[in-house]
Amino acid sequence: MKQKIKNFMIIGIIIQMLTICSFGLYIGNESLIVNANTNEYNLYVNFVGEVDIGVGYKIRVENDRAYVSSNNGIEIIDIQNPISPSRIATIDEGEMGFDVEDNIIFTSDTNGLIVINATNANIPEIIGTSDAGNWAYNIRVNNTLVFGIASGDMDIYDISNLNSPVRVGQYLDTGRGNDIIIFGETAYYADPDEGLEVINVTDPSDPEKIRTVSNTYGAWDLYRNNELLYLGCHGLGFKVLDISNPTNPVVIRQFNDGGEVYGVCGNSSYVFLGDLQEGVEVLNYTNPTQLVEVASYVATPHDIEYRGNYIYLADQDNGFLLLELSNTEVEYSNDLSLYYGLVIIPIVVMKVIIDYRKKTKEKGLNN
Ligand SMILES: [Ca+2]
Ligand SMILES: [Ca+2]
Ligand SMILES: [Ca+2]
Ligand SMILES: [Ca+2]
Repeated sequence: MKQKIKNFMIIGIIIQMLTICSFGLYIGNESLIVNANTNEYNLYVNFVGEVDIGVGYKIRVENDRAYVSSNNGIEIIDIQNPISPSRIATIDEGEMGFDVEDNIIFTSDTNGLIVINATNANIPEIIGTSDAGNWAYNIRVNNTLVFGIASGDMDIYDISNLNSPVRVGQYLDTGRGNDIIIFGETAYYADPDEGLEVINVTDPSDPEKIRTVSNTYGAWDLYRNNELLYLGCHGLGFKVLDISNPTNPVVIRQFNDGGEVYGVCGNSSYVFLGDLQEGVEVLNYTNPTQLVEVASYVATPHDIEYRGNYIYLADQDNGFLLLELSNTEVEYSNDLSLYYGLVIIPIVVMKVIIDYRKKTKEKGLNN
C-alpha cells in the first residue's frame, strides 16, 4: 500500500515537471516571436560576436580590425572571423577620441596628439607626439591634417611628418563638441549645445566659423554619404542634411522616435542609428516620402559602424558588439538560455528526485 502511494507521488511529480517543461517551451517560443521583428522588408539584426572590453566609446573599422576606445585605452580587435572576434592589444595611450588610417592611430592626451603605428597590432608603438594640444572627444584624419575636438574647441595638427606632428591651428568657441567631418575645405562640427557648426578650414592656421545650421540642436555624431550628411542629435533624433552647397547645409529629412541617438552611419539604402536608450535602429532610406524603421536590436550603443552586412558597436553595457543585417532571423542566445533554464533544469531535478526515491526505497527494503 505504502509503495502504491510512493508510485503515485512519483507520477505526480513527473506530471508536474512535464507541465513546467511545456511552459518553458511555450515561453521560449513566445519570446522568439516577440523578438522577431517581422515587417514588410523581412530584415533582421542578428547577434554574431562580442568582446568584453568594459564600456565602449568610439569605434572605427579598417580592414580586418575594429578599434574601440574603452576605459583602458584603445582596444584593437581582430574581426577576420566575425563569430569569434578577439582582442589583439590594448593601447594604454590617449583617451576617448581617436582615428585610424592605414594602421596608424591618431589619439591625444592633455599634451596633444599621439601618433601610433599599429601595423603590427601585437606591438603597437608610439612614433610621434606633438608639443601642444588637448585631450579629445573625437579625432578625424583628413589628408595631412588631423582635427581633434576638445570641449567646444578644436585643435588642428599637421601630420606631414608622422614622427613630429605639429599643432598648426585652433578653433576656439563656446559650447561643446563630439564629432567632426571634413568635406573639401569645410568642416562640420557637431556641438550638442549650439547645433551643427560650419567652419572654413581652407587656412588650417585660421579656421573660421561660417554659420550654425538651424534645426540641428543636440548635434552629436556625423557620417557623410557623398553630398548628404547624416547627423545624430542627442535626444532629438536623426537628420539628413544636403551639403551640395558645402557652406550652407540644409536639413532635408528627419526621424525621431524617442531615445538618444549617439551614433549614426549608413549608405544610400539604409541608415543605422545607435540609440543609447533603444538600441540599433535600421531605417529604410529608399522610401522617398518618409524614413521608416525596418529592423532593430536591443543594445546600448555609444557609437556605430557598418561594413558589408556587418554592424559594429562600441557599446555601454556590452563593450564591442558585432551584429549582422540579414533577411533571416537567428535565434538569440537569451532565448536558448531561457529554454535550457525552463526545460533542461526541471528534467535534471526530476531525475535527482527519482534517484533519491529509489535509494530510499532500497534502504527501506534492506532494513
Ligand atoms: Ca560651439
Ligand atoms: Ca525605435
Ligand atoms: Ca530611437
Ligand atoms: Ca560615429
